[in-house]
Amino acid sequence: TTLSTTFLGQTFASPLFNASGVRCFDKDELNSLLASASGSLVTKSCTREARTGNPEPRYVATPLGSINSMGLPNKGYGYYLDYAKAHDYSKKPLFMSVAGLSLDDNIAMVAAIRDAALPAIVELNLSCPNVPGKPQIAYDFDAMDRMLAAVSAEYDRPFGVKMPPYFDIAHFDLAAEVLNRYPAVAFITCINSVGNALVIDIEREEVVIKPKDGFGGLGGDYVLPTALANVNAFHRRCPEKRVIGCGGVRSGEHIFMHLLAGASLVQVGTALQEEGPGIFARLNAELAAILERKGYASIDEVRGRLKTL
Ligand code: RRO
Repeated sequence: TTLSTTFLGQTFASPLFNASGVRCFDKDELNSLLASASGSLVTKSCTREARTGNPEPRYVATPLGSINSMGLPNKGYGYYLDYAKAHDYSKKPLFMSVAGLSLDDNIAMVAAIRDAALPAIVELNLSCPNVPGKPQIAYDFDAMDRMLAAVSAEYDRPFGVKMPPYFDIAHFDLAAEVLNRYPAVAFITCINSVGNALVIDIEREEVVIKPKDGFGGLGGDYVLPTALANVNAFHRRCPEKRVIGCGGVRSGEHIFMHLLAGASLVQVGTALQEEGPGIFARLNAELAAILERKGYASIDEVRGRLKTL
């Protein structure tokens, strides 16, 4: 059995890597991912200028997952571009997550990444739920269309999009129709956190994070079925594109579910934050055991094999 796969022409020893935002803020964290058993790594979503983000506490784990309102703290795109320039691509592929606060900012960042001519793969974040006054772009289909038209025109290479969860079939249809207008959109990462949820501490009779009166994005067990639905919805609707699964993964079984739903690669968020980069060795072993028990020689045989009734 092999966990190895190819994606956008690059070889991945494992389908697993971090969800952007988790343990990827600076060189030290990125190097820990590099040293782990992950198949690749993605940098923290970046903006043109560095940001400190929202006030703390801004991430809290609960028995069923996590809530965050980080507010896009990052070192500015130049820092991650420098990391990408120094990266040894023979070790593992590297993704760069880009989350400009405006269309012009995204254009400036992807132009600089294009000019660097690296094997780094861009994941354009259309779904940050936590910057006050900045709605999630992918919940506004016209804004998403304008963004993809502009980025596709500027960036002359395949790239991916990080999507928010949708909860209505009409929205799956509309979002997929927009994405399918852009052949340069080679992959779709589903899902970002389930935005603007509220976790309450009943002893303190209080919210648990400070920004936005306690509202923040959910990850972890709360979101697995929503993530699987979004992976499968886009896998069905976008046959020319690949899907990266993200949401609720803390075991080999959860990875296998994402693969069945149609994922080509799988990201780990909350569970990585809680367990640390050692989680990748455990998850690789758990996934390999499932494949062997079921008689699959590779993860490529599993992708999209989900049966309906
Ligand atoms: O930094 C954040 O608050 C954040 C971002 Br950019 C995102 O895309 N998803 C998320 O859960 N948090």
